[in-house]
Amino acid sequence: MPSCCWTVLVVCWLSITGANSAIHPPESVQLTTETLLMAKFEEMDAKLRDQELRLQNYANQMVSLQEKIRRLESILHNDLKFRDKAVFSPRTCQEALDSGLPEFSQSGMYWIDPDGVGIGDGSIYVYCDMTTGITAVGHDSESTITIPECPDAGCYSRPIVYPNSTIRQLKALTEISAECYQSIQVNCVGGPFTVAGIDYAWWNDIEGKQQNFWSGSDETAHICQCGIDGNCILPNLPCNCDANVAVPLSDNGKITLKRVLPVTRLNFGHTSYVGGSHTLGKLECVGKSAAAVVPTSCLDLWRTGYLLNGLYSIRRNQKIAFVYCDFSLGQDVAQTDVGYVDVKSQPVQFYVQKTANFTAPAANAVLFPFEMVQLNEGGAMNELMGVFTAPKSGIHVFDFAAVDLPGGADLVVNIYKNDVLIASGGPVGSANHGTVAIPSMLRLAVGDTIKVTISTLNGMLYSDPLRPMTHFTGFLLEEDIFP
Ligand SMILES: *[C@@H]1O[C@H](CO)[C@@H](O)[C@H](O)[C@H]1NC(C)=O
Ligand SMILES: *[C@@H]1O[C@H](CO)[C@@H](O)[C@H](O)[C@H]1NC(C)=O
Ligand SMILES: [Ca+2]
Repeated sequence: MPSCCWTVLVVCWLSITGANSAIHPPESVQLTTETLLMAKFEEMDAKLRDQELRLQNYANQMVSLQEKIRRLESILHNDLKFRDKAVFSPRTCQEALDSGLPEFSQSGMYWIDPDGVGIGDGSIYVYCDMTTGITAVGHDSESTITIPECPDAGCYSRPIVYPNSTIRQLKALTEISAECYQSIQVNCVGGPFTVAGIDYAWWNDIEGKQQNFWSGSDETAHICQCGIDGNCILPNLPCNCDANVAVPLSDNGKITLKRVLPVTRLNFGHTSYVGGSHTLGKLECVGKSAAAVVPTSCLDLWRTGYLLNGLYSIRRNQKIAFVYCDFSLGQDVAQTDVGYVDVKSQPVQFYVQKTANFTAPAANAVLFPFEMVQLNEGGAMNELMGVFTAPKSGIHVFDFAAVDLPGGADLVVNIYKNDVLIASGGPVGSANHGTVAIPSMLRLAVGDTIKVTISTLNGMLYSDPLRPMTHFTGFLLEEDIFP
């Protein structure tokens, strides 16, 4: 006991004896004083022990604060290191590994930010296996945990807590990874998962939804790995534990449906014999989500790492659409459609003319050649043969216009796609300088051909070099960029 406390005691004793001696007789004074003194002493002693306890608490708090400061310093240090390197904060361990940066060469605990730096939730603390790129998110129930005896469905229920992560970040992680899985082993003596159509055991997924598949990825099934492999202890049952017999059995599996992972709660019941135990692995994710090579949504863009709000081009069916993406909410990305991007992989447009009179040498004769080529970008029009061959698939526009020359048979002009008649036109009767005009718009596949024919033998078209009067134009209006 420190000397200062003794001083306090002596002072107390003096004040007590001094006050009492004036009023009471000496014998009783002696007794009372002693009793009082003892009481006082015990009171002081208790206070002292209380103080010591408080001091110890403060010391503990100090240690924990020091630990927190140390952690914060290391985060800050990492942060500054990233800043030096023009900010690289990986979203997954795979990204960290792929970066090739020396600070990510060793397997260990790392801070990653699956929903994106500067948006959504703060970084989470995970184990990175830097040989495989696996991100492993730990929880509070990784060791083997005993399931007590209890009769009812779900009478034992344990929440699974991922202390260094958030639900949002876990969702983002599974969203951007190629594969995620979580392994589970259940030892049982009796303790069926499902018996006679009643679910006694189940797990809850990331949305809190009840799930009864203990392996694989079939959300609709109640099944264990032995059920998938067809080697359960009773061949007609999907799980060993479902045998519901008083002998130790076990089921283990690997849940691979990443959309519903991770497990957020385990529930067991009907564990009437001696209970059992469960062992749940970390949530493990690997690879990068197979977002299409060409993104089809803002979400795809987000998956591949886009975080800046703005206008983006994405694939929509055969075309390219223009959208506004707002990534402020991470995976809950907002997409606003703006329209389609008019883009062609090559120019396809022509304008050819005949500058000579033409008399059809046969019924349905192809009109050729076109002596004058005003334009033939892309070279799809063979002016000598009079045949257009589509180099790209998509919607094409054609227009044919000419003037009838009297003296021949009735003029009927046709447009043929491949060898199928698409459109016809021509002046009625053997008109003098009657006009024919056939506008058309057609969806063509690569290699489809378009040509103009004259139906009637001796049908005649009028033209001359100074005043060309037979015109054939065409162009690709909308290309199927993704055939
Ligand atoms: C959470 O992070 C702490 C360090 O901050 C670590 O000691 C602990 O093991 C982590 N817990 C899990 C479940 O990963
Ligand atoms: C086309 O035919 C018309 C009418 O017969 C004739 O006047 C004209 O000279 C011809 N043109 C050519 C280029 O032969
Ligand atoms: Ca974030």
